[in-house]
Amino acid sequence: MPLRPPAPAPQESDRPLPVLSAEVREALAERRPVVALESTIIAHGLPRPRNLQVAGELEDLVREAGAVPATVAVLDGRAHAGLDSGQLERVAGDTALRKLGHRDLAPALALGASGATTVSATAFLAARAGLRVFATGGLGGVHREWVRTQDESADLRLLARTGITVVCAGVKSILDVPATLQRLETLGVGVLGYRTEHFPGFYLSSSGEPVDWTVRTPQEVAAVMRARDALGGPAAALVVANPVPRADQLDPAVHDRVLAGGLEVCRERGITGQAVTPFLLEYLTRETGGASLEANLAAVRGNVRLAARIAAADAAVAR
Ligand code: PSU
Ligand code: MN
Repeated sequence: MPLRPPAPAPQESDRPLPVLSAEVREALAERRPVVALESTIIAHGLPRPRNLQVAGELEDLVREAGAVPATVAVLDGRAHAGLDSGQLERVAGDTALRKLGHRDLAPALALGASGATTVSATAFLAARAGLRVFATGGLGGVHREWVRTQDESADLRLLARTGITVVCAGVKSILDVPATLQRLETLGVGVLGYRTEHFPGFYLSSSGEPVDWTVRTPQEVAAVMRARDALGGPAAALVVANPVPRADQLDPAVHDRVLAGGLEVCRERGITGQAVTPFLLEYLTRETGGASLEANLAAVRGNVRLAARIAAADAAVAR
């Protein structure tokens, strides 16, 4: 029996995945620095309408540091890296936008859906486009109620398989931080403390947990990226853990008290799965009178600036 010939592979050129903005395409072709930015933080992690202002501000910070921003999202079944101002407005303003992890990409593309991308989906699409550096607020990880819920963010497994550098303020402090660090070790994801011997605590400058490696400059991060590339082997992400400045952190006592209340409400109302992280971020913002939001924003701004400097240092060696 003759075998049925395989379907022809779709031409990259007629349907690039993700679709690149002209600015991102040109920068990549000329090996200029580009920084990927995620959109879930905009659509589901920050209150409207401040989120639109923040989305623009983060892109400006990347540009001021001499790099090109590539915000990633899925709109009407097409994945994008690099959004125009209308698309960014849609990500910030459309309340029907879904939250897409890596596993949601295929259904979203096939069914023409629109959604913001989490760390897992953003890292995947950014790496596919050839981007090497990505900035976010805090990674997802192992939730505190893991024994009961088995809730571990898909961010971790995806990062274990994707050769990208993620700049973050650690993992969200709503999580079980020691368990998440253990998972990162098991999964082979490298963790560098940026000018710190301690893993940051997202809203807090330190989670109290030690890190094995400390780097002091963007050039050192770029050197680690080169060494990882030269080693070869299975792809895995490098996490650059950049603490929020101490002056901008949330008061640790307020953090612990309000977070305990938020976790209690989650239990009472049975909030689970994808809803947990947005719920807790919003709860903390409300119950701290906006102080947690300011700490979150300070962390994200610092990460975006550092990511741009790392992308520039990496591009300088690549030339
Ligand atoms: N960083 C922030 N705010 C956020 C997130 C990160 O400062 O909202 C998002 C990221 O998109 C991350 C997601 O991937 O939270 C984790 O969600 P979950 O725990 O459902 O995997
Ligand atoms: Mn989760």
